[in-house]
Amino acid sequence: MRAGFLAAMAVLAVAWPLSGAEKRASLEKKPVPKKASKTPAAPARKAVPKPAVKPKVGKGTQKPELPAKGNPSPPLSPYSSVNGLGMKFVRIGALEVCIWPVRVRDFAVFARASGHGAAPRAGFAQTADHPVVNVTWKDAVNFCEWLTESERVAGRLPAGREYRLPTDREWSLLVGLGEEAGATPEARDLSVRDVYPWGLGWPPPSGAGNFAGEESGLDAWIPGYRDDYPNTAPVGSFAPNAAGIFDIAGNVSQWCRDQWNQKSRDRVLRGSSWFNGAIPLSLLASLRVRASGEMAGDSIGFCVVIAPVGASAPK
Ligand SMILES: [Ca+2]
Repeated sequence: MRAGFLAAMAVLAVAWPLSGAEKRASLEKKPVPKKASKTPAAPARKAVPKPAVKPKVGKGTQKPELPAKGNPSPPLSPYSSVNGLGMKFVRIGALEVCIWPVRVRDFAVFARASGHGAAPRAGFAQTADHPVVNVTWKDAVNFCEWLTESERVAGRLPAGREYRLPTDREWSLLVGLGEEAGATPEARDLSVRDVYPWGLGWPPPSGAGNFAGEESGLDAWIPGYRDDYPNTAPVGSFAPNAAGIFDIAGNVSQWCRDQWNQKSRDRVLRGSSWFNGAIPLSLLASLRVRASGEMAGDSIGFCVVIAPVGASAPK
């Protein structure tokens, strides 16, 4: 069993720097291609938690629209704070954690105001409430730095706190893993077996999140699972986890702040996406993906936290 996991890890580590299509081919192997359906149906809202891991690389064009029918506004309350972009946060230890990934609408404001250039677009249709994709690690960091400055100027963020990406350890806490052994993301990769964002057991329960289900139109998918979103879904379309976080896994993979290890400058992706799930390994809560910070893809986004300046982990 251990050997199997190690072999799978090796596949991931080697395959990741490849293009999305290549990586996908090496990771999610399964037969019978399907035709992609273009129009996401209304969200399958069930009473279940969360998903987890792996991206798809590539850029494309798309035109953002307004919220799709049935796009739910998460009923969570109260929030610890709501910022100038309407991003909602819950307090977890010393952190305030945005309850969903950064949206197309959030990143568009940053792109316009900061001179970042054209906002990234997916190779499929997205509404303004979908998670932004095709963002590099540096794009995500730039967003956080800009948001820190603009919120301070507006008087909504004290000097001692900042927006930033979650660390790898913080992300583990958010997904419910708790403390993991290992000094680096590389060492912690797959350190906890058989635990998924929804708990134990395979396959994901109905409504667990936006994965590669039977609706995906991909070459490989999760047999018997359907979430009605072939690509990204509006944030908050599925139930939050116990920490009150939506889409921490599934929908889009998320950049973390860390380097892969002390030597490599590669970064870390956590959480699965609409592109993953054909093999159970790709949804494990402890799975990390090593990725160049220059990489961007249709299944890669990010979430943000508000933390004490200089802090690297929740107290
Ligand atoms: Ca899906």
